[in-house]
Amino acid sequence: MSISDSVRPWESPELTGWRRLPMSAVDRRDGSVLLDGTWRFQLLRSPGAPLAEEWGEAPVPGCWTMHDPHDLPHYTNVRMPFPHRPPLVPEANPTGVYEREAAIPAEWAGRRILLHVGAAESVLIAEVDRRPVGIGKDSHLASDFDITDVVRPGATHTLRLTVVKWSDASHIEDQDQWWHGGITRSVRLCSTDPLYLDDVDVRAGRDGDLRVDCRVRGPLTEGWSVSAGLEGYGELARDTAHDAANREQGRVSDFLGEARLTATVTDARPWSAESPALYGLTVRLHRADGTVADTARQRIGFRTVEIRGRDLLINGDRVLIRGVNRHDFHPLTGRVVTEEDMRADLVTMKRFGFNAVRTSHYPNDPALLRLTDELGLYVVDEADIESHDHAHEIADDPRYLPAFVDRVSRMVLRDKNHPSVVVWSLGNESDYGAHHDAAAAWVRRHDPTRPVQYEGAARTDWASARIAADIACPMYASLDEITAHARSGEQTKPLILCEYSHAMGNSNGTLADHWAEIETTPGLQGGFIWEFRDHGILQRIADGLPAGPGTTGGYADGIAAPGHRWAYGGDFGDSPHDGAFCADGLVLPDRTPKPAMYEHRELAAPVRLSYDGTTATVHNRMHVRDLAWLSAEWQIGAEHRGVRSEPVRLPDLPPGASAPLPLPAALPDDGGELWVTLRVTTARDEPWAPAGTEICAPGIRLRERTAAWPPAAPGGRVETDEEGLLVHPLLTAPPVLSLWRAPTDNDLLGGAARRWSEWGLDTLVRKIVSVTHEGDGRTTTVAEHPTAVGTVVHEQVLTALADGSVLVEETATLPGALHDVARVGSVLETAPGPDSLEWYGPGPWESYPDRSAAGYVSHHRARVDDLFTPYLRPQESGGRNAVRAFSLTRPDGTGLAVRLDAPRQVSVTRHRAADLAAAAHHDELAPRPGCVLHVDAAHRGLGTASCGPDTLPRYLVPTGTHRWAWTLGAADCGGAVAGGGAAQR
Ligand code: IPT
Repeated sequence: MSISDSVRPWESPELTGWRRLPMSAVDRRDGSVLLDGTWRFQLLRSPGAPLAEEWGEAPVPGCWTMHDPHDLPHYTNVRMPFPHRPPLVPEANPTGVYEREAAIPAEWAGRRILLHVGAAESVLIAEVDRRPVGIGKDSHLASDFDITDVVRPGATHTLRLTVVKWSDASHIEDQDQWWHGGITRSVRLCSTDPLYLDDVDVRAGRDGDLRVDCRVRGPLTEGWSVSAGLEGYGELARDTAHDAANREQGRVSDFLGEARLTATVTDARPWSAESPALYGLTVRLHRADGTVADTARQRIGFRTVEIRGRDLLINGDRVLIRGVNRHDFHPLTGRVVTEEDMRADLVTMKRFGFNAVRTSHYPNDPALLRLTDELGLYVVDEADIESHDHAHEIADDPRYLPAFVDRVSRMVLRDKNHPSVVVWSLGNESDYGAHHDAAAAWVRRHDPTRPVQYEGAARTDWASARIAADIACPMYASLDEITAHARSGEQTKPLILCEYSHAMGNSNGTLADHWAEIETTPGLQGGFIWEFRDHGILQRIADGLPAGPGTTGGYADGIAAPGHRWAYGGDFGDSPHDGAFCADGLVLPDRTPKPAMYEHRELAAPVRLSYDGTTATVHNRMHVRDLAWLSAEWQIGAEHRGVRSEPVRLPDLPPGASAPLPLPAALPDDGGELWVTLRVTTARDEPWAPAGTEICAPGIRLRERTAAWPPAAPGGRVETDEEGLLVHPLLTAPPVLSLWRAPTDNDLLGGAARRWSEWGLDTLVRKIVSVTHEGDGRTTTVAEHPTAVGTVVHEQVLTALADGSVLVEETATLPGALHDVARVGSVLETAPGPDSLEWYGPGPWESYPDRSAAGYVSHHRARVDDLFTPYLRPQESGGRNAVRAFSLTRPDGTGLAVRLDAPRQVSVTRHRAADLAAAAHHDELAPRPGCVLHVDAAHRGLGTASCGPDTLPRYLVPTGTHRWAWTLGAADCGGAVAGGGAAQR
C-alpha cells in the first residue's frame, strides 16, 4: 500500500503539503532544466485505480480536460460539481499520471537538486523512480521538492507526477470558472549550491530607501557573507549594525543565516503604473573564501503604498484605480497560459486605459508579475481561496485553517518583491471567519508595507475595522450606495470596488456614470471591472470535443471558424452547469476587444478635451507623465462635408495641467453640425504600444445643426399596400413598429426579457385601425398592438418628398403598464445587395444610450458584417447611438439613404431579433441576404443586471407618446451622407 492510499491526501485538508519546500521569492529559472513537453500519460478513474500497461501522451503544461475525451471541461459558478460535503470528494475522481525520464546534469554533482512543479490541479503527488518525494496542494502556486538524496547527477531518473483532480482543496478552489485537471504551469529541475539564498526580501520606497534582507541556509561556516549590486547605483552597504544586533540577540544559528543590505538611492525614479521604472538588483551569497555560492536576480521598483484617511496613495498620490479582473484563460489550452498570452492580455489592458489588475481569484504565474512590473499595472494579488458553495461551513472549520494561512502566506512569500503588487487579497467569496483573520495577521507581520483586503470581511460594514479589511472593496454595489457611503461622513477607508460593471455579453452600461461619480466624489477611488476575457472554449462541432492545444486557424476576429463554436457551460455535456455566465469578459475568447473596451479607453484617457464656446482646452490627466509621449491630429467631421484631418501640436503640459489648444484653421460651415475630434496616438514606441497606436479620441461640438427638417418639400406619390405599409423597391419588409430586442444577457438574467415575453413584445400583433390616403399621396395608418398588459397605438404617416425619398413620421403611445420595454422604433428589411454602412454620428464603435462615451461624431463607414459584435451567446448587437443620417450601399455606391429628425439609436445587421434570440451559438445563425434595420425613437440602456445593478432610470424607455421621423431615399440620388468620405482607421 502506498502512502497515498492510506493517507488519502485528497481528503485531508489539514495536509497542505508534504516535504514541499517553503515558498521563496528567489527565482531559480537560471540554469534550470525545463521539463515541459510531451510526457507519458494515463488518466485513471480514481487515485486508487491500477495503472494500465499502455501509456498515452499528454503535453506538460497542459489540462487533460482539453484533450482527453474521458474527462472534459465542466463549468459551474457557485455550485460544486458534486454533492459531497467538504472535505469529501467523489470516488470517481479523475487522476492523471504523468511520467517521463529526466537526465540530471552531471555538473550538478555536489549540488542541491530540486524538482519544481509550477502548478497542478488540485493535488500533486511527486515520485522519483517510484519513491514518493512530496505532495503539494494549491492549484495556483508552485511546489518545490528537494530530490538531492534520490537522484544521481549524470544519471537518468523516472519522474512521476500524479495529479488528483478532486480534493478537499477543490472545496476552497470553487471559483467561477471551468473545472480542469492537469499540470498547468512549467516543470523544471533546478539546482543550488549546498549554501544557498533561501529568501530575499526587498523593500524599496519612493524616497530611494532600499533594504534587502537575505535568509541563508546550508553549511553556515563562519565567514559567509552577502553582497548586492543595483543597476545604475552600485554596491549596497552591509547593515553591520543590524547584523551584529542579530548576532548579539542570539538570532544566528548554524542552519539559518540572516543579513541585511541597504542603500539610499537619492535619484531613484519611482515606480508607478504610468512610469514603471525598474532597477536590476543582484544579490550574491559568498562563501568564507569570497567565492559566490548563490545569486538572486530581480528587477525592483521604488514605490510606496499607504492609506491616509480614505485614500489609497501610491507614491503619495491618490491614483484612481481603473482595474479589471483577470483569470488565467485560453480558448485552446484552458488554464494554461504562456508568457506571450499573459503579455498580450496586459498589453491589451494598457492600450485600453487600465492601470490595475486583480488576479482573480488566485496567484498567477510569476511571469505575470514580472510583466506587470515591466508594463506598469497595479496588482491586487489574490490568494487561491474561494469556498463559495460551502463558504460558511469552511470559514471556521478548523481543518481548513492551515490551508487558508498556507495559501495566503505562500503567495506573499513569493510575490513580495514585486513593485506592481500594491494590495494583498485574502481570496474571494468564502464568507468571513477566523481563518481570514489568521491569514491577515500573518501578512501584517510579514509585510507591513501593503494593505490587505478581503471583500467578505467588510461586506455589510464598509467602515469595519476588521484586520482583514484595509480597503472597502465591495462587489457590484450600486452607484447610489457607494456615493451615499462616501458622503455619509461614516467612511473610514478607501472604497475600491473589487468587482463592478459585469461584462457579460452586450453590457457595461452606465460605465460613464460610474466614472463621473468616482472622479468627483472624494472617497471613491475606482474599481475592477468583472472581467477581462470571455471563457469560451473552442469546440469542434462534429465531435463536441475541445479543439484543444495546437489547433490553428480555429478563430479570427472573435469568431469561431466554420465547424467550430465557442463552448460555454453545458456544451460538453457538463451538469450541473451555469451556461454562458463564464462569458463575461471585456474581450472575446480570442482577445478581440468588445466595444465596451473603447468606452473604457475613452473614460480612462490620459488626455481630455473641453470647449467653452470659444476656446478648446486640453487637460493632462496623468499623475507622472507629461504629454511628450503623445501626438495628435484634429479630425474635422462636418455633417455635409466628409472628414479631413489636420496636424496639431500638443502643448508641453505637466501632469494635472491644462492649456488652450488652437482649433483647426479653416472650419467648414455647411448648415450642419460641426464636430472636431482630437485623435491622440503614441508618438513613439511604448513597451505596450508601437508608435501610432490610438490612445483616445475625445471630440467637441463646435456648432449645432441649423438646417430645417424635413430636408425636402413634399411631392410625388408613396406606394402602399392594402394594410397601409410602404411598398418600396429597396425593401423586402416595410417599416413596422418594434418594441423588443433580442435579450442581452443582462436582459435575461436581470428579468427584463421574461417580462417582455409575458407582455408579448416579442410577438407583437398588429391590428389596423385605419388607413387614410390624402390627395397628395400621403398615407396615414393607425394600428394597435395589443399586449398582455395594455395596447400600444402606433401611427405612421408616409409622405413622398420632391427629392424622391419618402418621409416617415411616426408616433407610438405606450400605456403605463409597459413601463420598461426594450425599444420604441421602426424595423424594416432591405433587399439583398447593400453591404456597407456609412453614418454620421458617434462611432465607429457599437454604442447604446448608457454606453456611448467612446464614439466621436463624424462620418463613419463599416461593412455591415463588421457592425455586429459576435457576443458569445447571440443577442442584441451592433447598435449605433445618436445617429443623424446613414446610407446603406452596394459596392457600386447604390442603395438606400436615411436621414433622421434627431440623433437616434440605429442598427443594421443580418439578423432579425427573433433569429438572435432563438440561437444559443453563432453557428446556428444564418445571416439573411438583406439587412435588418432598426431606427429607434428610444432604446433601453444595457445596464449590468446579469450580475449587479441594472441601468439607471434615465436610460429606461418611458411610457407615453414617442415621436420620430425619418426619410428613406436612394443613396445614389441625394444620399444621406454626402461629402468626401468617412473616417477610416
Ligand atoms: C462574483 C465572483 O467573485 C466572480 O468570481 C464572478 O462569479 C462574478 O461574481 C460574476 O461573474 S460573486 C457573485 C455572487 C456576486
